[in-house]
Amino acid sequence: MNQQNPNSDLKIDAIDQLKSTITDVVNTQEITDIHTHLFSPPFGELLLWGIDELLTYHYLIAEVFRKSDVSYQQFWSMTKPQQADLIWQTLFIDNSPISEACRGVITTLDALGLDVSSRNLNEYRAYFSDTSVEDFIDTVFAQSNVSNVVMTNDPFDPLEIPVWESGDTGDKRFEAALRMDVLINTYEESGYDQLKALDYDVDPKLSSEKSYKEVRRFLEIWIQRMNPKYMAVSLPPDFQYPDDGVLGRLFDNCILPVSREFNVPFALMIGVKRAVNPQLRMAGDGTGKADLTSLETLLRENPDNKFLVTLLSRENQHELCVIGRKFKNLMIFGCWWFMNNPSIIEEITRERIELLGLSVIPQHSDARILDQLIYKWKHSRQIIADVLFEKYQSLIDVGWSLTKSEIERDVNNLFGGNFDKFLNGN
Ligand code: RAT
Ligand code: ZN
Repeated sequence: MNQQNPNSDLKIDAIDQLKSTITDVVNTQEITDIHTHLFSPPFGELLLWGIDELLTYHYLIAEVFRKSDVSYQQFWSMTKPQQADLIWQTLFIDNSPISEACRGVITTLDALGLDVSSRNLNEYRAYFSDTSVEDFIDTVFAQSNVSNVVMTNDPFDPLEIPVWESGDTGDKRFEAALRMDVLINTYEESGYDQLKALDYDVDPKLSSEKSYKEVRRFLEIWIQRMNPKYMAVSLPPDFQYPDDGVLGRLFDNCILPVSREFNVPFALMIGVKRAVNPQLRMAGDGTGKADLTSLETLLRENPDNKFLVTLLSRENQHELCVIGRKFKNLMIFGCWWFMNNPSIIEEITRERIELLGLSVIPQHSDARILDQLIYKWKHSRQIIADVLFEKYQSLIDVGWSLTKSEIERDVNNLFGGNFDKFLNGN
């Protein structure tokens, strides 16, 4: 929460005052980052941070192959520091680092007080080896002004399970999201076997009331263990609903009832084509335009369920805003992955605000490496502030006046309030 200051209720009716007020409010408002791939310290090696992790982010791995002659095999046989050296040399020294993922590394190093003009990778490595992870978490949360982050938690991950079972996930700023990709997207190939191995009495086609009950039991146990903010899945562009296969049966008989009963929203991240180029491993996924008729059906037929939705195709974004106007059980969030670039964030944020006003969650970071919270939010805050300025300015131009506390209220809703109200309201 922002401290109210005595000037908060003064009317803002001049444009230069508006600019500085918005910049101030947007930069000082704490953020709840509703989708990341970060982890708290008890998760050990799952918590990524430091310069070598920053440089080997999969967004940069995809870029290095375009500019280097390294073969896939050579690259994957290198150690992480060797991969980081290659990426640094190729994308930062032999070429200027102007892609969004490259620029993010520079923004981050600069914000951490490192001299980016030195271009001295070993100097940056030394900074990180002199810092403890706990101190670094505090530095990053303070620098990015993020109050809490939602992790992405896979109940089948052998590295995660013991931490959840221990009941101690450490730093409370890291909250859970129950990710169900294995269950929903690979039930027949792997989810079924894993549930069986854990003594859930399910059948391979998930086609009996008994199996539904068992999956519900699995979900309930994990909801109790994780206390997740939401349950989530990423889906391909050809996702269909209703569906007479495993996905449809899982949705209708397991996930939607549990989501309703426990008041844990269901987050759908639609539009990813997994492994378009498997040689790139995690960097090899692509995007495709989805048919949003399925989303409309899901929202209409399940009015008592809450859905958080983000889409990976730019071509779907306008349609999604229109759907948002029709269904209050939909909360649109974030500019996901390939959408998380300045030109597209600006376009989507403007489109959303024009069609939905302040009833959206404009951004999440998707940070995989702790340090990235700094740049992802620095870059997004700037764009969100610019869009808000344009919108408030058009009101002031025709005689409307605003107070700083009204702007604080609006920004607070965008950066956390809307999420809280969506989760806690009925
Ligand atoms: O943005 C990313 O880092 C992607 O690899 C995905 O993890 C994506 O955000 C997802 O949550 O599936
Ligand atoms: Zn993600």
